[in-house]
Amino acid sequence: MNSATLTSRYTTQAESFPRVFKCDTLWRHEQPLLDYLRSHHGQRSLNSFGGSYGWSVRYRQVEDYEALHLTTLAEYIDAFREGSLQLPYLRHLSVNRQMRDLRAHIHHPAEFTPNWVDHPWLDRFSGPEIFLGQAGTGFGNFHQDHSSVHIGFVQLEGRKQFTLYRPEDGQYLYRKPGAQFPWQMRNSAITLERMRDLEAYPELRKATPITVTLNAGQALLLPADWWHTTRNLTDSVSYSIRIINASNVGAALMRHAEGLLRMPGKLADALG
Ligand SMILES: O=C(O)CCC(=O)C(=O)O
Repeated sequence: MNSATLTSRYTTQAESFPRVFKCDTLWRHEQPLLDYLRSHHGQRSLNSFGGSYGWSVRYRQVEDYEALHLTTLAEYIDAFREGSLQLPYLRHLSVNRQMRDLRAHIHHPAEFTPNWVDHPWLDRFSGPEIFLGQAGTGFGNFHQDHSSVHIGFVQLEGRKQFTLYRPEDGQYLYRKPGAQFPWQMRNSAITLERMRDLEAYPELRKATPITVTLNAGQALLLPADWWHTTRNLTDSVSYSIRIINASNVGAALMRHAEGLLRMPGKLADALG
């Protein structure tokens, strides 16, 4: 499946199939995004970033950055630009939590609208984020985003490859529950490497992966509940936001209600 096919076949927000389209005007500022980040937020420590969806620098990654003598975002960006070090994928830089000034310069394409949750107070749902990744880095395990949100991805620099499975293929993906409310079965044990190990994961034979490559100046609208993971084919700078509107609000509320119903069991587990 190539991006040309995706572009021509689907045209509405309520669509159920991924769509790739041109988008080269998301970031509107005289400085490229990376330069802006360096000049406006460069002095912040890397482990202070992170929002509703994840921590930019997590767990073992803290040690990875320490070993590289990288503490601030400016240090990371300089090393990223120079290509002198092998850097971990810097994921989930939260726009709403730590860099709200970016919002004035971000203009979403019409395909990402209406988005009823694109407000800093609703970051739990929309969580716009920046990702910086060297060639060869990738997201890791396949997953669905929480609460049946659609996801809008925009590639600002470089190329990123997405590998996708349809929602109904989830039954073959060795799912496990997410750790955060609403604790959906939205994580998979499968990674791009494990995909090839059909002896260990025989059910995968029944699922059909779809590959989509985003080039700089392109966007991907990924409908709710599609399984996905990524690999950066070149050094890559990208943006993503989650979307809720009339097409998925019912499902999003339902997913939250299911989470609430599971709350007593979770509390009992936590109390031992
Ligand atoms: O941009 C990426 O590398 C993947 C991001 C992603 O899968 C997510 O935020 O759900």
